[in-house]
Amino acid sequence: SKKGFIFDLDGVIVDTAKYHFLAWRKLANSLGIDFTEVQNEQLKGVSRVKSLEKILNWGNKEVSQGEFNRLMAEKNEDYLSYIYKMDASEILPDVHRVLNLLKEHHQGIALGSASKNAKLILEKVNLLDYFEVVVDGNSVTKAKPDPEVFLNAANALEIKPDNCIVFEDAVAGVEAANAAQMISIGIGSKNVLSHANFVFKDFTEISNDFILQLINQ
Ligand code: B16
Ligand code: MG
Repeated sequence: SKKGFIFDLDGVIVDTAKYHFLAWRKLANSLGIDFTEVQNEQLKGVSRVKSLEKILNWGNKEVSQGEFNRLMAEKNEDYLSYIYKMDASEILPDVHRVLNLLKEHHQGIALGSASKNAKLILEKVNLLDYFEVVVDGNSVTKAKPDPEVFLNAANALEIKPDNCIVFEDAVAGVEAANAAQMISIGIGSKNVLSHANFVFKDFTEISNDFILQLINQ
């Protein structure tokens, strides 16, 4: 039967977290705030606004609304300088295989990301054509763990939430998928993503048989 397969972007399809890290670190350091890889972990799946709020909090800094917006724009401009250089070689291992399998079996394929740059990134890595639906940070009002992003994707695919499967690398994303009554598949560590229905290190661990079982159940 036709199921809806909803993919998160950063950490699932590509590793843009490393570019977020470079851009946030540059911004934080320019404000005299330290920024480490450990802190970057806490920004995964988190919106741009929430990310800057956290960084300013870590540095005990308060800024005006105007300055806040200027800082977000500055970070994004720097982030985009990395995104413009991306190509298909940055697609994570076996993502193509799974997308091709889903296409062959005429499944619904959607993106469910917090990023406002999601469409640009999919274009840069040449994957946009696979996606029937893209729900991203431009259309969503409530961030993960709220299920809105995934419910909107299911709605646009015209597939009931309980017939949808979500691939997520962030704890908040797994919680959002669970709250949407969808099957949650964690991409990453079993310890971190303990609330997911299934967890795989990456797509190389997900067999075609496993995907076919999801389609046929
Ligand atoms: P942008 P995802 C998320 O992507 C990132 O994990 C998170 O670090 C970032 O702050 C957020 O997108 C917003 O991104 O600044 O491009 O709008 O994992 O939801 O695909
Ligand atoms: Mg993610």
